[in-house]
Amino acid sequence: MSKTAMTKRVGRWAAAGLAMVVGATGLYAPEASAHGEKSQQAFLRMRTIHWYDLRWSADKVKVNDKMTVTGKFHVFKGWPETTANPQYSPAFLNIGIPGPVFTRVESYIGGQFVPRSVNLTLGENYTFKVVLQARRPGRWHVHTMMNVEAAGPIIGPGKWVQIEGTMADYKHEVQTLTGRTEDIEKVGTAGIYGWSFFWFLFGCAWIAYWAMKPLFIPRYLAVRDGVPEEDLCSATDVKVGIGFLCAAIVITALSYWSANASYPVTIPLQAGVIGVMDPIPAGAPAVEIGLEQATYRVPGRSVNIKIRVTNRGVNPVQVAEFETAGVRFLNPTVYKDDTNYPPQLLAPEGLTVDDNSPILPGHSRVITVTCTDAAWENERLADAIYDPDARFGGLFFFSDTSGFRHVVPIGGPLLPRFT
Ligand SMILES: [Cu+2]
Repeated sequence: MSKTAMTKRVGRWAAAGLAMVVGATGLYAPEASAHGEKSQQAFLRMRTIHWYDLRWSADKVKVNDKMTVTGKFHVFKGWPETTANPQYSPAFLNIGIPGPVFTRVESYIGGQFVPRSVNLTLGENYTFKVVLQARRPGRWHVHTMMNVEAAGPIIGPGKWVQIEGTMADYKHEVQTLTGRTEDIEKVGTAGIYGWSFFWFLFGCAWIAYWAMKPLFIPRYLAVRDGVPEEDLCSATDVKVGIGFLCAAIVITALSYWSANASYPVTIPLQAGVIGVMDPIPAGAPAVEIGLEQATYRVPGRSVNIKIRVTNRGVNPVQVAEFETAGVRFLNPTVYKDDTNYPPQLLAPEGLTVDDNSPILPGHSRVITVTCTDAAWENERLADAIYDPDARFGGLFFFSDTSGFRHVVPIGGPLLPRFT
C-alpha cells in the first residue's frame, strides 16, 4: 500500500472514531444536579465542621417567602493540619446554593447576629440560624456551609428545596438609615446600565475616530520611509484628543458631584472579624469515649468502630447515632429521625452495636459499633483510606433514659480491610 493510501485510510478511521465519540456523548447527557459536593475531599468533610440537629423549615416555597435553616455544628478538634482552621482564620457562616437563588437576609451563631466573619474554637459546639428569602424559581440544593479564609468553603449537608412563582415578583425592600425605603433588587440599576452604556459608547467613538484613518501598516511604511513622526497626527487629531480628554474629566467630575449631592450620607460596607463566638455551654461530659480501633471493610461498605464508653452521668445510656460528613447512621432500636433529613444522607437502620444493652452510670464497657451503608461509597467517604493520613472524624450520639442526647466527638486512624 502506498504511503498516501495509508494516510487516507488512517484519516478515515480517525474521522469515524471521532464521529462515534461525538455521537455517544450526544446520547449521554445526564442532568447536572447538586454542586459536586462529593468532590470535596473526604477528610475535609469528616474532620472539620460537623453539622447536626439540622432543620430546613420548608421543602417548597414561593418567590419572596422566607425559610430558615437551623441547627448546631461542632468544630472538630482533630482539624487537619493542612487546612487553615477557624480558631486563627476568619470563618463566615454561609449557605451553599447555585448562585443567588435565595438571598441570605439574616444569620446567627449562638443567637448573635453575624453578617461578618467570626472566630470559632476547636472542640466546641455552636447553634446557628440562617434566614433565606426565595428569589429564583427552580429546584435547588440548599447546603449549610462555612467559609474559612485560606481553607475555602467547607460544605455541609444539602437538601432539595423547590421555589415556585416568577422572579419578576421578587422584592427585597429595606429601610435605609436615613429613613428611605428601597427595593435593593432594583436600586441603582438605571445608573449602572446607563453609565456602563455611556462609557462603552464613549470608548467606541474614540476608537472609531482613529480607525477611520489609515492604521498600522500605512503608518509603519510612512515612518520607515522617513516621514517625521509629528506629521502622522494632524492639528485636528490633536484637537479631537484634547476634546475627548476634557470631556472625560468634566463628565467624571460632574457625575461625581451630582452623586455626592444625591447621596450625602454614605458609610462603607462593613468588613473585619466580629470576634470569638460563644459556644453552647458545656459542663463536664457525662459520656466519655476512647477509640480502640476503627476499620473500614471495603467489600461490606461498613466501618467498625471499637470504643471504650464510660458513663459518668446519672442515667443509663445507649448509642443512638453516628454522624460523619453529614451522613447519619441510626441505631433503630434507640432512635428514629423525624426531621425529614435528606434521605441519601440517612441510614435509618445503618448502625448496630455488638452489645446494645444500656451502659449503667459509673460503668465502663468496650463496644463495637458497625456503621453500614452504601453512602460510604456514594458520598465518597471511603476515599479517606487512600489518603497518606487515613483518619476519620465524627460524632457519636448517646441517648440516656431521660431522653437527653449526649454529643461526643471521635476521631483517629481508619484502617482498611480488603477481605
Ligand atoms: Cu448540593
